[in-house]
Amino acid sequence: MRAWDRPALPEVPGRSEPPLLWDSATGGLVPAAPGGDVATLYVCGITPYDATHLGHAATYIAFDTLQRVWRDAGFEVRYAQNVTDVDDPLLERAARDGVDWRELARTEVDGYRADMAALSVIPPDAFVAVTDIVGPIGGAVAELVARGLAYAVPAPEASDDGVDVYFDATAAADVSPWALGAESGLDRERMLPLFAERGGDPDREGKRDRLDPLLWRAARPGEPSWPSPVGEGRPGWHIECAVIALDELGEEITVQAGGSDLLFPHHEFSSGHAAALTGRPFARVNAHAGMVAYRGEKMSKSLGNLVKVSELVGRGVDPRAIRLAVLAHRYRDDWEWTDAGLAEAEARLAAWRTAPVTGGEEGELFELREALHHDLDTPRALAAVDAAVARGGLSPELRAAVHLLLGVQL
Ligand code: 5CA
Ligand code: ZN
Repeated sequence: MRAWDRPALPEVPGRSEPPLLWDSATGGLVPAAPGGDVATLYVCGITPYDATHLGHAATYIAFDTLQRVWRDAGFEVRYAQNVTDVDDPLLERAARDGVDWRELARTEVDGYRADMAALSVIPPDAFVAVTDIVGPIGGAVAELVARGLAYAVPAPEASDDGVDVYFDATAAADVSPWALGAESGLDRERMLPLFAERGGDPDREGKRDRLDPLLWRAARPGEPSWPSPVGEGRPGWHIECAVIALDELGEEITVQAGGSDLLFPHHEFSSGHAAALTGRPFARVNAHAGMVAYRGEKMSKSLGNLVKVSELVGRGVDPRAIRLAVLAHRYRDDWEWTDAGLAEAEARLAAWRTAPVTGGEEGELFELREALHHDLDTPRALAAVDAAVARGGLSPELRAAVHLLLGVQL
């Protein structure tokens, strides 16, 4: 699918060090660098049934910062992102509003593109709609069945005697370098409620393990479906991201990322599916952005407590200020969007923009890079720029670094 326009990326003298990133699997800082010259990144994309909110934007800006640091460190970057354009919540919203689900997805993806472009987020090299790769997903599910790593569960309400297909997590753990819980660090007791809350079906009869996730859902009357070697139906959630990442980025990727709400079960099982398919560990680093709240609760389409990027921009808010409001928080922290935070960001943007051009000081660029090198410490990076402004102004090099690394063209 078409992504969106690529923002300009200026050259800056010198280089970043390859960054350290917090890895959810090991619970510590690890070098986020590929074995070779090409760093590969998979960030889970939107389910397009409502407009992009500040929570989505924060997650995409976090990993946009990673990509910017990688480029500054001299890596080539290959970045893939999915669009979950067929899924229960999307179908439910389309039915509620009496619109075609494809049309709803198309409209929301258009809005998302415009929001990401406004925020100067570097587009993915591969922006892949799930509906465009149902064939390869069906093939991957069939392969898992053939290898005894997936099994059919009768689905009486399905059309034409169809069956649902589930991942056999225990069998997969036996034959691949993956184990349930290795990434999230959760035990079964804590997994079960999260699994149920986030799309899983622990009480489905006929499963070998309550935590086995759905790989393929047999067609139900009135639901969209596609032919596949395992029958007419549509993909489960985790297998879509695994297949897109493997297809676009190769068997071992540098970073798998998304918001912390995806750590379990989504990323745990995307990694499991990928490892089961390839026999190799999936991502070197599993990185997760914190949740952005609004009025005391996680900002979410289902709760409806949204601050939409398009509404802010439509109201005349400078997208650079939105970016700075996001970057004022550590990406891994949970935080709350507030008007005061936006006002602070607007004041900061104005101060930076009107700062005199100076010769700069030794070490200024290093300070900015060093902050980002250390788990994308953007608050410290902003403070380094504030300090330069307070000392008298910004050098052309620091201005270029703000543009390249923070995505804010002054
Ligand atoms: N399509 C799936 C991923 S395959 C999905 O989770 N879509 S989403 O539209 O719900 O979320 C898109 C991205 O934004 C995900 O990475 C998710 O973790 C992140 N996200 C959602 N809500 C928030 C929030 N309140 N704060 C921060 N990130 C969020
Ligand atoms: Zn995903």
